[in-house]
Amino acid sequence: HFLQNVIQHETFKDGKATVNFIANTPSLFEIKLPQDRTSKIVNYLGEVIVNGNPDVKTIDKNRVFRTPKVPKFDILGDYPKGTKDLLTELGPEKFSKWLMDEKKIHYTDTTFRDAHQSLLATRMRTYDMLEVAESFAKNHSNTFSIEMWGGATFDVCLRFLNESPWSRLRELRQRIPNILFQMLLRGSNAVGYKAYPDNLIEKFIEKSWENGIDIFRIFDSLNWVKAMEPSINFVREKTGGLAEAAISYTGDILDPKETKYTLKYYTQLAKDLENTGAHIICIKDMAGLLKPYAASELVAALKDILNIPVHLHTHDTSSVQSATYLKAIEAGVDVVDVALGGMSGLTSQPNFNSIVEMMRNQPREHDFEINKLNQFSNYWEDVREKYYPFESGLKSGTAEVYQHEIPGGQYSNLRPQSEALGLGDRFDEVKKMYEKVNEMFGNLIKVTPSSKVVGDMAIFMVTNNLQPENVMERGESLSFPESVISFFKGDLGQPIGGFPKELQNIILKNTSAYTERPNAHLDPIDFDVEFNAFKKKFQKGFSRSLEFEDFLSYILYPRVFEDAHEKYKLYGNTTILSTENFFYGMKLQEEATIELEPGKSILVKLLSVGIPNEDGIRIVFFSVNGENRFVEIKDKS
Ligand code: 3PY
Ligand code: ZN
Repeated sequence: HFLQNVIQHETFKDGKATVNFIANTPSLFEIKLPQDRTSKIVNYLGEVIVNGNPDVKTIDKNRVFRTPKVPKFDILGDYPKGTKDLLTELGPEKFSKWLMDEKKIHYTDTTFRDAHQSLLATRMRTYDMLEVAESFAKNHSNTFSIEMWGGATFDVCLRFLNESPWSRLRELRQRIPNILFQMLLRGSNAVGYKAYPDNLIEKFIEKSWENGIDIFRIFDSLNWVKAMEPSINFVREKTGGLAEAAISYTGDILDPKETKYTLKYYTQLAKDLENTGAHIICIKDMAGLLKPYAASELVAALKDILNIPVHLHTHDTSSVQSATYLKAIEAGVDVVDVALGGMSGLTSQPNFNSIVEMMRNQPREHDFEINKLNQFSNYWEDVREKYYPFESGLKSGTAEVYQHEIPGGQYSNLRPQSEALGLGDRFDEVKKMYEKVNEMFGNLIKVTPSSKVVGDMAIFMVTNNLQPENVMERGESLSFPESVISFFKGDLGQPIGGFPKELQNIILKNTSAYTERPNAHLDPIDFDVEFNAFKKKFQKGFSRSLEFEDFLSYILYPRVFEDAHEKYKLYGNTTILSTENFFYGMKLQEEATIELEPGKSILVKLLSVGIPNEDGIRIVFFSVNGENRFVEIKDKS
């Protein structure tokens, strides 16, 4: 900071500094922490250049990135009308009827949420979405909905990307005013991994709607209707949006040995959800287990008994899920979830572009301009390259999924989680153990957070070289993962058929379990009191006014929010950085144009990185709009 003060001093800049300059200028010794946006962003870049982004574990220094090209669109033209306009015009009930009567197959694009959650451990930054948002909205306004929020994105935005999930929602809404926005809501667990008080779920839904969500895809990780009911009601009472209730699919309805997750089980579940007030039913095939012929049966049966539309979601982990879509479309499904080509396939959704072509010239065709759609696919293919450290490593479809049943959204996270614990070479064992744990736990519906419980237990057992029989024999002396204990206590609700009693006793030791809805145990939040306490704690030294939405982020993820808040104070808004700069810093002599706000950019060039002094401090020199600047960064290596 001293050197910075010298360089920026007028006398020094004018070349008038004499030998007494330092002695006569005490202000040079005043150390100021960076306050302005430019200093903060340069500080961030310096940190990543010296120490790397802590979220990026391996860097391939030779990798060259292509520049993604945004498909052309009419910048000055109006947005063509889309489903969002239709929902505003019709309201949820009539909208749902309209969809039922549509002959064309409709498409939900998951590129902004599930696709990257399932391929890139949810790391896609808002920056890359905003770049193409308006173009997509203007070119493909006939898309049914865009899934762009919820699931793991909320946590990851705050934890790893230094982003506010609320800003992502607002900024995208601004650029895409015409297509329905869809989120994935984990029912009583909101966008977290545990139960929250009902009045928090209510507020969260209300605020999500106000900020731009239209379709709430609500599920419960154990398919417990009682746990989904409050969320369905809140959507109906507090928003003008659509409550889409999900039946999470596991097993195989066509397996003659299946006694638990049968066709009858799913149709009854769907009917119960319709009776609870759902506007749409979703078949949520989170692991991609719904085989084509099973889809024919399930969709036909649901279309037969329901008076609301059916939306199908799957993951292409096995590589046969486009056949599942074909069968489902023939059986009358109303909407299918797809991802743009470059972000599709494997643990993600089937390929939007190819499914559109599969339906070309067929009675249920929905006309999408394929050349344009392909340009979006190319955009994402180029963007995806920049996220290479987060790829799951799966190279081809795998029939293993029918055994381990790992959800697509978990797969891309389980591998790095295993690697971080030194189990990189034992990932095969982790997958096999996941299957065994599922059996031990009584064959569960596995979707967040129940899938995390199974994953945590599998990792615990592989790490400690335990087999199921060891757990049954020596369980009393084992310290089980927190999530596993909590699950057996009933914190995520009650699994179908109940808990396996012997194992439950071993895991809970002397604590008792409950059987009511977990949220019923939680005290409501006093929003006035707690929001004020929140502002008192976090507003000081923060450059923008804290909002109620920030408070919701805090209540859902207190520690994660605190860390994100500290980072924001230090680095400011890093969402304005390109993805290369955010993850990999800058190369020597590289220049980056950074838009601080619309119409106000700075040109930053990396000039040099010094060697560490005796305290391990390196000086990183930049030129910012032609002026020299430097930051002092402690080298942590
Ligand atoms: C999530 O809850 O994040 C999921 O994607 C579940 O499938
Ligand atoms: Zn999914």
